[in-house]
Amino acid sequence: MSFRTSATDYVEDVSPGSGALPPRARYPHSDAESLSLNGSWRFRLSPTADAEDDAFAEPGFDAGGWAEVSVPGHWVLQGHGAPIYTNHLYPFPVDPPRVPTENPTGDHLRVFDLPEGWDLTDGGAVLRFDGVESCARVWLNGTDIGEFKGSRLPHEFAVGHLLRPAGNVLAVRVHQWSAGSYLEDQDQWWLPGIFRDVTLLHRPAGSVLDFFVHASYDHLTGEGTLRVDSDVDGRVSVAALDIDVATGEPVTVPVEAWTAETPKLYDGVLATEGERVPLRIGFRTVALADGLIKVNGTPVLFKGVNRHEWHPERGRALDLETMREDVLLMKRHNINAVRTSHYPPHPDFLDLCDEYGLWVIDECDLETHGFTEQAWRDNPVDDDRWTPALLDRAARMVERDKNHPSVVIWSLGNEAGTGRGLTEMAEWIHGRDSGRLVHYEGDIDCRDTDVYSRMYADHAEVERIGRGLDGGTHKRRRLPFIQCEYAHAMGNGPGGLADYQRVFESYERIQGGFIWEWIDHGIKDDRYGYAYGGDFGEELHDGNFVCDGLVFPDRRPSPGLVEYKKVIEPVRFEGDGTAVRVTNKQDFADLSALAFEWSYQVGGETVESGRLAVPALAAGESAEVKLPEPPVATGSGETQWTVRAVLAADTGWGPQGHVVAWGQFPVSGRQSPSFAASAGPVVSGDGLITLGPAAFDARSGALRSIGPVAVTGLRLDVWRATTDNDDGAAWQSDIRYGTLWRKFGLHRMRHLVDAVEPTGDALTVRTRVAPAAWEFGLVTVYRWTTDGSRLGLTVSVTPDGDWTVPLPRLGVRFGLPAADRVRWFGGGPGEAYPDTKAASMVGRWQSTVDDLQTPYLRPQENGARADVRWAELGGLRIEGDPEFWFTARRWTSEQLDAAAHRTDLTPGTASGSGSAAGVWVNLDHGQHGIGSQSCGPGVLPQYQLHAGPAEFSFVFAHIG
Ligand code: IPT
Repeated sequence: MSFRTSATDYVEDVSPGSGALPPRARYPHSDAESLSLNGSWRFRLSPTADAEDDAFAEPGFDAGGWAEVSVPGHWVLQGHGAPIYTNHLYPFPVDPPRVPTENPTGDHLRVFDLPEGWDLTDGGAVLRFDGVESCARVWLNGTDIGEFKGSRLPHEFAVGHLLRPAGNVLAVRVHQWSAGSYLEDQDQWWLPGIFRDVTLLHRPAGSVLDFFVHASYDHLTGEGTLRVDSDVDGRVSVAALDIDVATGEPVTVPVEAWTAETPKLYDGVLATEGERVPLRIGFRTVALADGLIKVNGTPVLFKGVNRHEWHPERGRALDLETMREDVLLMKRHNINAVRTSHYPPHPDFLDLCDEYGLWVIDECDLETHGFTEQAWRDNPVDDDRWTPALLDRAARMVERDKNHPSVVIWSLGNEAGTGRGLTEMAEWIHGRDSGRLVHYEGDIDCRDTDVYSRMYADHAEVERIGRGLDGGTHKRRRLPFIQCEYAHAMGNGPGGLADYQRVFESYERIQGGFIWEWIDHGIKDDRYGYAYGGDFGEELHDGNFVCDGLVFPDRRPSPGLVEYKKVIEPVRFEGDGTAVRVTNKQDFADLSALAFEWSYQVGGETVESGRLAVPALAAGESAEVKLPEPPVATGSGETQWTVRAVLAADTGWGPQGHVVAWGQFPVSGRQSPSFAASAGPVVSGDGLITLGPAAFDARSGALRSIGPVAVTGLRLDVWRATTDNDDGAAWQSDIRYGTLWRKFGLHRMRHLVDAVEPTGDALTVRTRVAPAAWEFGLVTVYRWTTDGSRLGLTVSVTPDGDWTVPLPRLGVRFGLPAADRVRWFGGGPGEAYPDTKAASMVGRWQSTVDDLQTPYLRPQENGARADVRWAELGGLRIEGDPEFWFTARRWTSEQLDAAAHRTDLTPGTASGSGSAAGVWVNLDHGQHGIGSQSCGPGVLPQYQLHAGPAEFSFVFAHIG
């Protein structure tokens, strides 16, 4: 007796499918007719693969009572079922190739007419699906035309013989789970549906089938060679180059090369008897030479990101404008490379990469990460039964994308262990396309690959690899190195980017890296603002590990992106106050697209600015450029130069004046704020001590007010709401300070008052700050003075006992009744921490308290401004000696720490007594670095904040 119906056997079949046409090159349009079948489709959801028969596919079926969904789209984001997020665990029993009986299945139905003029007698037609997750069976006009797997890959079916002028019925049954799901265990939401375009293509007699554009560039002669191999003979023309040749025939002419920095494309046409296909040809040659990845004879440095496709409402169903936004944002942030983690993207994205200029590692739709839990037993990539599916995936990627100049490397997939199937994929790809390199990070010995690639290797290891001291197989030792993933951008961070870039730029063998990752996959949600793993009641999930991007879900840049932009800027400025050394750090382009500016600041305020004449240096060159005579400064104070490189004219990706690089050079340094104690404390009868403008509680020594401004709870503070990087990844064996800080009670420090001494010219409050249960603490002395109108505070901290962990922060915090506008002189405009402050520019800045917050999806420490000389808010001006880290928020660090989503944070109110306040301010002498331990190395030693004797001062004044 059988419990499983054979009608759905294909779901658990390891084969790639049946009925589809062989894969071929994709082109966005031609003069052949086409019909988009995107739009509203009828939809019915069933709980199992075989709950419904195939009657719905018959013409005449009445689907009037069905729901509707948008195609492209995911039904779980349109009110049917729910998304599931797991990092690498399969959300079903690992029993390959079997999948659960509970297998959400979506029947999709669409009736369409052919457009006027579509000639059914001329040739045939092809039905193309650009992406369906995870397995589909297709009927046209009641005829079963096949089924397929390979979610982020195209599948085409010949359907000409089935078409009618009107009333065509297209039925698609989509199963959430299939054998293919075992090959698609990427760290992302599981989102079933027809999520990319569905198109009907007329194929007139004699129209184009597959074709391969070979367009190489010889950097020695400056000539390009074009040869278009085509399954259907025809002619190839490129007007701008006077080319008109037969397919298959090579032609060599002088050309401008294509690079990511100079994305020169030539418009051409491939004309066969039945079709004219527009071509966009980029001449470039990719080679492994002298142990390096070279394009057009020059080694390239990848300043890359890993890009998953994401939209906060539409999931992986991206429209062209969203894709363009990604590319524009990348270009504007100096990014030059994308790894399409972990599947081939929507094909239009690659057209944009060709056009705007980005190097692409195109990655196959393959990941079997969950098998790691069983020591990789039964891994499909090491089981011959699955090899046809793997080869099918490789071919569908390579054939679809082979005509893109931006694609320079093919990647076999991600986190799939090792096995014969991967070797076969690599062999097939090498055989099909000798003009590109093959990548796979899991191939640690580089048996099958052309690039040594790793993920999350720490700075020291990358340096060892750069020096060639990492050993490895003989083959690996001769290969270039990239980090296909590094600097995990989860929450606040990643830290240590500048340090990585220094290593990347120091060793030829290191050819750069790709940040993990581009965008937070938060789902827009009424309850939480943005939802992450677990918010849909998943039984297994990995929480906010899916929110680890350089841009927020709405594509607003996070501070991490701003930092990355600075660290990878294409021009370097080094200066001594009289001249600047300008270096063109690009690989190909000269500096002619850029204009240069200087400005001079006194006390952070620009007093004069002008143009800087910089020669159009070739890639790699530097020159020394003299700065003008410093303008006469009005009054004394801190002075500095700021120089900028900006776009000289509008480009396709940025407006004239867009800043691509900058540098700052101090001229005269900062002087300590002048402050001389002139009057002593007065103990009044009402339990208060007054000192200049301030009042204190006589018993506790607590500050009550400065002039009319009430101040709450000013005291030493060492706690910060731990960041994802502080907490670290649970699987990591390294020390994770977020956990240790909690163990040692740094989030619940007690303040013991030893003495309140209103003597001489100071009020001295002696305390010991320590957590319950532990013997270590911080002996803390607050020394308050006044110059008559202002209030001075010097905090002295002496560690006591055995401190084995660094401090999250060290400074004071206090509450104010209210504050809105904030002004400061120091680092800005954005957030910075010790190892994320390359992009922090010294100047005068202003903001509101709300805008100081960085909206990390899981709330955590954020928003500090670095190197602050003075800040003004809530009626107070605060000067620091030395400079301090400034933070202000409408909640406490404890509330921030307790929140799971931004919607958990509610602004404080100053009503009542006790610790209530409207705004909480932290003035920090030190902050612990950020690192990227949420998946990678922790904070480098030089950015750790160790407990040690410290002294720091502030001057507070009431301002009107
Ligand atoms: C690495 C994965 O390749 C990537 O998909 C993502 O999960 C990333 O980690 C973390 O966000 S695998 C890593 C755990 C070694």
